[in-house]
Amino acid sequence: MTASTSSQPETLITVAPTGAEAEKSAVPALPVTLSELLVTAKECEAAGAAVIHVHIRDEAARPTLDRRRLADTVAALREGTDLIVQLSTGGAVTDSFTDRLAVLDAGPDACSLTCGTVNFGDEVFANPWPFVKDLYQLTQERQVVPEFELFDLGQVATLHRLLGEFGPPAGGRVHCDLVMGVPGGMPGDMATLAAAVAALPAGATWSATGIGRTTLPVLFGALAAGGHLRVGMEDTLTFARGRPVARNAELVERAAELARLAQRPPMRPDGARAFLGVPDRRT
Ligand code: KMH
Ligand code: ZN
Repeated sequence: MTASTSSQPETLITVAPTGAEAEKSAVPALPVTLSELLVTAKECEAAGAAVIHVHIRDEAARPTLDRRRLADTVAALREGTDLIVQLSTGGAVTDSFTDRLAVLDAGPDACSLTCGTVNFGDEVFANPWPFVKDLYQLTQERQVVPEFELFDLGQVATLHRLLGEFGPPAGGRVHCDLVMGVPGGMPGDMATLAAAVAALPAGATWSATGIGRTTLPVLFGALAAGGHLRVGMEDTLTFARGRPVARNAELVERAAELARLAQRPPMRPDGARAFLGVPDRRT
């Protein structure tokens, strides 16, 4: 079997509510405090999300990888929701490799793991091989389930190398997220989606997210091709032409509705834990 073009019966929906790029002053609806994040997480869980991809902000709403704040965030999300807590190890383009590795000290269920360097608008999102392999081995040691973030096809080759040299991930499932439409990464079109899916390791599962105006085409394409979905204000700030996103939950509601229409209703968090092999750290 090559990577999953065969449909899964349910759709795993991940919400990425905040990101590291948008500014609170320009986007008041962006959840940046812990209480805003918790409210968002609860609404998104009720709307059909099973995983939350988390970036945090400091008291001035700037992106941070502060260890105490990360640990408090994991604890609060675990206490207040059943969502799988996936911390970003990508952080902001300015974060050091040391701080990005230390994200795992917060004890998340899961983490993102980007498989290579990519131009990121006017910036560079740096993920050289030595960092990628150190982070991967740390996820194996700590049993934190990685989600392989793939911004271009070269990164798929790096994923094959990673698995070939270091073996399967914590949890046992190779689950990827195709991040499409970043200026500098792969475009969010159907030909590229099909090529990326065809290149994935045999048996891998995948979700996709389209940045900005690629959001809807990538969402429809992923559902049609049997993939899973990531949505949220990290990836798009516009709900429809000329209409800003009011709440992350409306993006999840739309994704869940389309998943139901596709006869692949949203996977609930416990189902997602079993699907991804996420150990239950809730007490
Ligand atoms: N903020 C981007 C530079 C991730 O979360 O792992 C990287 C990013 C990927 O968002
Ligand atoms: Zn992210």
